Formats: sequence, C-alpha cells, structure tokens
Amino acid sequence: MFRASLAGIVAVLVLSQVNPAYAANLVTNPGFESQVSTLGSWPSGYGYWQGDYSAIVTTENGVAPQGGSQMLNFIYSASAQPDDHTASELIQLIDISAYHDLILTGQATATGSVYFNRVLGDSQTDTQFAVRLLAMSGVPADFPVPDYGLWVLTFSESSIESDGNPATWEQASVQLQLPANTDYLAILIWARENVFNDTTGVEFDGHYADSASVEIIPEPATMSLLAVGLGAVFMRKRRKG
Ligand SMILES: [Ca+2]
Ligand SMILES: [Ca+2]
Ligand SMILES: [Ca+2]
Repeated sequence: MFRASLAGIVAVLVLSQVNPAYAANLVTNPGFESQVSTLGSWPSGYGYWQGDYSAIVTTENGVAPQGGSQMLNFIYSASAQPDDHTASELIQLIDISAYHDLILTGQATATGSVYFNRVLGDSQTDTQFAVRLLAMSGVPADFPVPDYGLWVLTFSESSIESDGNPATWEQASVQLQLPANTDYLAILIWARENVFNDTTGVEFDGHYADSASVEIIPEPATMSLLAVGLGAVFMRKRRKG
C-alpha cells in the first residue's frame, strides 16, 4: 500500500517533468507592460490585445499596477470615442496547438483570471468587471464579426463587483472544460457601465485591469488516472527488477 502511493507520487512528479508546459501562462503581454492595439473589435490573429479604446498607464488616481510598472486603463465603450454601449472590452485570441493531443482526449480544462481595480468615484461610478473564456472552432480568420456564435463551442464567464478601495485588486476567475474539437481560445475582459451609462464624455472614472492569465491543465481525474497508470508500470518494473 505504501509502495503503491509512493509510486503514484513518483508518477505525478515524472508527469510534471514530462510536460512542463502545463500551468504555463498562455496570455501574451499579460501584465500590459507593452502597448495594446485598440483599433477594431475582434483580433484577426493570435497573441495581442485588441478591442475598445483603452490605454496603458503607470500609477494614476491612487491605483498602482497589480504587477510590473504598467496596467490597462479602460476608457471608452467603443473603439474610437464615447458611445452608448455599456461596456469597454478587450480581447486576445490564444494559440493552443501545443495542447492538441490533450484537448483531443476531451480531458483538458482551461482556467482564466484577471485582476481589476477602480477609483472610489461617486454615486455614478461603475462597479462591475468581467472575464469570459471561450473555446473556439476554426481559425481566427474565419471569424464573422459580430455573429461569433457560429464559432463559439462553449464559454465560461465570471463578473465581479469591485470595491471602492483603490489599494486593493479584485480577481475574477473562470474555468472551462474544453470540448475535444476546440481549435483556439479567446479571453475577453470588460469594465461594465452597470451604474451609469454615459454616452459622451468620460464613461469610466478610473477603471483598470492587470495580470491576466490563461492556463491549460489536464483535469484532476485524468491526472490521477495517468498517475495510477504510470504507478502500475512503475510497480511492475520494480517487481521484475
Ligand atoms: Ca502590469
Ligand atoms: Ca479595489
Ligand atoms: Ca459610466
């Protein structure tokens, strides 16, 4: 019994050595330390942020970056100017071809998270932020904006109510079991005008995001099955030896 569990532990250790890419952050420019393209809505390729009008800023309005020296500042709910839309959105498409074999098994889980923060503001200051992780089929060039429903296999979304304390960052997290035919991922992050929908002038009083992360991990069930399998092999070898 002791040997069997020891073998399991060894198998897990071996597994983590075999594929060190598990739990790697797949987001490019996750901490907004380099420039973001804000022209247009949906990106046409992998590995960069695009969406509504935003800016990369250093500490301002009493808000310091969650990590590094810069962070994202949500500005407009459209790509060029204030608009009657009720959210400022940024999108990144993520190449997951390195995980093709794992995803084909239907046993891959993607996790996503982003930190949000805002100024205290006043009675009209918006308070809601959200993150959405989407499993997509096809390639980015297929994408028929705005009818993306055709290419979305499934998605998971989490919205949070931020506090009025600019010294604290609030984290929003999602988990998504990936269908076996998932070709790539998309992460969407929002600041939402849930309190007051300005249509001109300043839409957000000082709303920020930082330190985005997307990881792909084998589901715990798969992990233990693999561990049991490798453990069995390990025990057999020990007996033979
Ligand atoms: Ca940062
Ligand atoms: Ca806060
Ligand atoms: Ca507003």
